[in-house]
Amino acid sequence: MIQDIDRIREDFPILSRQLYGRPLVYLDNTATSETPREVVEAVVNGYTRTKANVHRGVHTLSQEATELQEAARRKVAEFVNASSHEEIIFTRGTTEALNLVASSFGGMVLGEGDELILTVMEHHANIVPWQLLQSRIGFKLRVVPMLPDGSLDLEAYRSMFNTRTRLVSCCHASNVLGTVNPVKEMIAFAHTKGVPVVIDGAQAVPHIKVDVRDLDADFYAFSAHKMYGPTGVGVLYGKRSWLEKMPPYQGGGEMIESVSFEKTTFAELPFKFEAGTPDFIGISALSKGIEFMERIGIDNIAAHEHELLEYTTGRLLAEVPGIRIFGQAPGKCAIISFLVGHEHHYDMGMLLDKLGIAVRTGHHCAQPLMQALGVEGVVRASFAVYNTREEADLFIAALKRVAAMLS
Ligand code: C6P
Repeated sequence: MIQDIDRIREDFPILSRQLYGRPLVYLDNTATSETPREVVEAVVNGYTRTKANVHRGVHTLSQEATELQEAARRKVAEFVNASSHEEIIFTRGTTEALNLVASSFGGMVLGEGDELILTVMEHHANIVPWQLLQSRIGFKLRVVPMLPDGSLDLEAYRSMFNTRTRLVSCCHASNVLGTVNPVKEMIAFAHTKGVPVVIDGAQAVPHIKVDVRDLDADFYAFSAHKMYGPTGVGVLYGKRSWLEKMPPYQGGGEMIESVSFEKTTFAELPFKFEAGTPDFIGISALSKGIEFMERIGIDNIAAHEHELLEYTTGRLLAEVPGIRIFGQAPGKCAIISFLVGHEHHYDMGMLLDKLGIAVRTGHHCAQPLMQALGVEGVVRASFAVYNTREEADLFIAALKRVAAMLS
């Protein structure tokens, strides 16, 4: 368990901000986590000491910047237990990682009349890239429904496979329900049918130990800014055997071996998929975010967040009349999406903000899930390692006050 939460909080200068004369209670961690000092310092060092373009210069600064970026790649590979750092592609975020897979891999394995399985709880980042491809190719989307507690209907999932199934793409954890999908079993089942699986890990990597080899995931995508890292950086893990066969996603500098007007050949992995100058300073700072998580221990982070989830959920259900919590699957992540009576999610979010509580409201980029839940939007409170029980108390007290004001 986490011993000294005050020490952890001191690492996050933003947490000592006051809003409207009250202490900030930041419960929008699912949208983005806050950033510890060591990550911010890595960014500052990048700009003040080592800024030079990577893989492009013989001079010292360029070599230092390159080494920082490639050390980050090795760090990420080790963090998710990839076989090789060459299976780690840096992107701008989960969104770009999923667009890369859809465009390059999807374009390779999906044909007209084929089928792709998604789930009802996908973020738009794992729906729209496939639809863009669908409009060019004409395959079918099959959507796995959920059970009343917000778990995935695994029987329905298994029954969706047929001779036209070519691919599954599924979130590891839902950004609305908090549901953690049994992706290891889902992948194992898909593989018995010869079907590869893409995992959107944006909401899992900050909270769960992820081992891509143990999961046997074909692709696994996540974002640095949700895991105490900088903005603008994401990761796509892909099995080497697939990455080698896939065509490049974007063309430009660094992804080539040789270029002429007659013929261009492409660079080796991972550079084939990294066209243009990457956010090398952000990438090197991601290393520090991972070190922060490793120092505390992912199991300790998960246990702490789970304790806050149980405590807050119990009190909300007992003390807030008319509250409905969306997603109660066993083992869910520390995300509480809710509505109170007929109050509008937006009004609740605005009033909570005036009391210093930062939560997200709306459809959370999961409109198909909102339709399945029969709502337009929800209020969402989500926890990270630096949140405390006192903050949960402040949130509950504020919500009771807001609910009373609105009714
Ligand atoms: N969800 C949320 O408030 P990017 O924006 O590329 O870093 O991540 C996209 C993304 C993909 N998949 C899942 C499951 C996600 O939760 C997100 C981002 C944020 O829920 C912002 S919409």
